[in-house]
Amino acid sequence: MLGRVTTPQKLDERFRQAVSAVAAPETHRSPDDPVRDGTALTGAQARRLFDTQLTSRHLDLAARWLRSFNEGFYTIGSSGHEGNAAVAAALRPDDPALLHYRSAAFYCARAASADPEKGLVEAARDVLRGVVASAQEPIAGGRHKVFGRADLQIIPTTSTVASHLPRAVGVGFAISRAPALRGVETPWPEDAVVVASFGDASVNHATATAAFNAAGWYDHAGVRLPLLLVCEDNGWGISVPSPPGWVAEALRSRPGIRYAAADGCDLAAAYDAAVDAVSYVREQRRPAILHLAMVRLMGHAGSDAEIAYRSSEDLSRDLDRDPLISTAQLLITSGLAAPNEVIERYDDLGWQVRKVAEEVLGEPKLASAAEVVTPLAPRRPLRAARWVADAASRAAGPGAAARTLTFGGKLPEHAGPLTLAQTINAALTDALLALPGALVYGEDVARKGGVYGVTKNLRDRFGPERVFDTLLDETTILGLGLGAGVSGLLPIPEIQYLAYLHNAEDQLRGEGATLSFFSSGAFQNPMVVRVAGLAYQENFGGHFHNDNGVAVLRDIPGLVLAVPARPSDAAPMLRSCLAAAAVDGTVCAFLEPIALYHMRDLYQQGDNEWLAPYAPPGDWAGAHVPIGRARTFPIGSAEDLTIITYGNGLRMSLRVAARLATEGYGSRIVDLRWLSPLPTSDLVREAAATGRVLIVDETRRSGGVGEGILAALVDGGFVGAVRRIASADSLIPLGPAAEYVLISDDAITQGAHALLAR
Ligand SMILES: Cc1ncc(C[n+]2csc(CCOP(=O)(O)OP(=O)(O)O)c2C)c(N)n1
Repeated sequence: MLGRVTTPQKLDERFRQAVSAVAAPETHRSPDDPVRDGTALTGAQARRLFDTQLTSRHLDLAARWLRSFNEGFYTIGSSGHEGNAAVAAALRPDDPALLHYRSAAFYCARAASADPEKGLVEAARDVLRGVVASAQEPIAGGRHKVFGRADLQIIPTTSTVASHLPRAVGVGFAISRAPALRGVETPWPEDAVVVASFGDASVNHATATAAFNAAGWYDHAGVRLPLLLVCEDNGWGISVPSPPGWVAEALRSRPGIRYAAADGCDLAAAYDAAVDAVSYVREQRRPAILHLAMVRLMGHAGSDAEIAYRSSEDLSRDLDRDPLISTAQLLITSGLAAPNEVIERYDDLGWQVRKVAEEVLGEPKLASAAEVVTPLAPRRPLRAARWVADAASRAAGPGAAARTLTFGGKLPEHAGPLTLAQTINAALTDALLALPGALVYGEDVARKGGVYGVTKNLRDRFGPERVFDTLLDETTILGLGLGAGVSGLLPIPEIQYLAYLHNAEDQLRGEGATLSFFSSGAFQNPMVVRVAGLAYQENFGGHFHNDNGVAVLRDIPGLVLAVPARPSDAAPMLRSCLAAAAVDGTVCAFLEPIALYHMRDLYQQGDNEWLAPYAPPGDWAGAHVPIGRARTFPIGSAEDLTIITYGNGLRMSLRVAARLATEGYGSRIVDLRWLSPLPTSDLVREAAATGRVLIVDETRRSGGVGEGILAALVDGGFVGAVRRIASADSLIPLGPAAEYVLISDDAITQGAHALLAR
């Protein structure tokens, strides 16, 4: 009878006892023959995979050992899941993989197949470096314990269960779409299969259901996604059991996705099922789910006292299904190894893993904040500027004829002053011309050309392969971008309204922003997400079409948040975002103020002062603007008051400033343009120039941009007078009542007078 908790010692003892007790061989098979009747797995393969399974087990034991004297920081293990080695064996080493945190044997098997001599020990070293947070860990550099390595095509995943699945769909989409994009290279071969593994409780997650749905939707629509989804089902999500039969039921019923199940504790059965699933996906280019029954040994993590929620009989049943014992039986009963040889191999690999653990525990850790943050937001503005210049010279030189043709003979720079929407449309056209890997997509962007016409004609100009409508799911829209970005494309997705970003926001936060951080920049997801947002749509909307909350975006480390207000800035800012994405892998949110899309006038009706001529890519001076640099509009003497604002606030502030000028006050209006990172040096300098600052912030008083501006002023040593006009801590109501909660020309005027009276 098993004790009340499965400890490493008990697992070890049980393995030794069980292996010693295996009966003599039934047959003596050759290593080249199937390891048992009816399987494609040969004896030699089984022996190799057994090594990876043993290594995976010893990694768990070593992690617990390291933890026991505070040198290890991660004990979520893979014991009981070692059958996932069979999935690695069924795939090719150049198939991209996004792994469950229990897929250590997969990781080891892939490393071993890439380098049969040293791969296994090196994989052990990688994993243990992760466990001890060594700065020499090859992917996250000590920032997290993840499975990832660029040369093994393993894209690191995060702890947020299932959040990698929309990206996996995106990688499948990119593999499928890349051949249609001339001049684009992806890191994956044309016939690659992308694999993503996950646990059984994760099947219920909204992100997982989004991914299953998107894969099925694309299949139904005739788009071929080479995607293999592997559910490693141990029956538990920490302490919550999956109801018997539920996972099979839920996975089997996904339209468009082929389902197969196998015993993941039986290496040969898992291998056969994996080979079958992989060949279906590779040949048919269609998605499949492989559902592997597994067990969870030694609890959810090192600190998990399973006995609080599992009976000892239940724990014992899992131990009886230990996949290591099962593979040992396979090898012994086929005559490929004697019990003592199996135990010797187990001990031999155990010693090798323990030796590596001792070697890595003394390695240096990340030693400063600077080291930690280095991969988060690499900014190389000079390279970005050069990138824009290269694109510009192509547009002006060899690409000039094609450009004229694409614009239907009417170049936007010759079309007279344009609105914000027209400018963004022209800039997107130039982006699609310059970047063969650029994709513009989202809900209603293609056929309709966007709810506000911003993407009008783009599909006609570039075809449905590059400009396309998606299903109605923001998680999928962003996931496609993450997958396309990591595959070498440059996605420009659209989120139809800011309010609808929120239910998918983790794709930017937990996936987008972390990839570079957890891979030390080895993997990046360049992306420019266009988001239509902010308030002041006359006679339209209510909250969901006038959302003014951007705090979630400003809070994501490394993410660039751009808000173009004036048409003259929109094209250069979009080019800066695209350049940062292409050069530094930056995730950019390009927040377009809806109320300004079709705005023509600034001071009075018919003045057309808000319009601007289009700065074409070849116009170097106006081609791009550096990220994090503001723009100042001096009015009158510009000496009495500084107004710091952005978006709709810019237009209101300019109007107020014009009236103040008639009263004899000069002001300088600072358009931040970038809400993250804030242009701190510009705003502090402009504040100091007058000593009086009015912050005009259309986001909410609590958690809004104004708080960041105030903090920047304080941090920058500003000692003058400051007032803040901000929207109320409210959602936006329908109709004229919106005026009560939003800032207005009047409120700005009052704030300015109060400051000027000091
Ligand atoms: C989105 C999210 N919610 C909660 C958690 C906390 N959590 C970590 S693992 C886990 C259980 C996952 O179970 P399952 O998918 O079955 O994988 P298993 O650990 O059993 O292999 C939970 C709830 C998380 N990591 N991510």
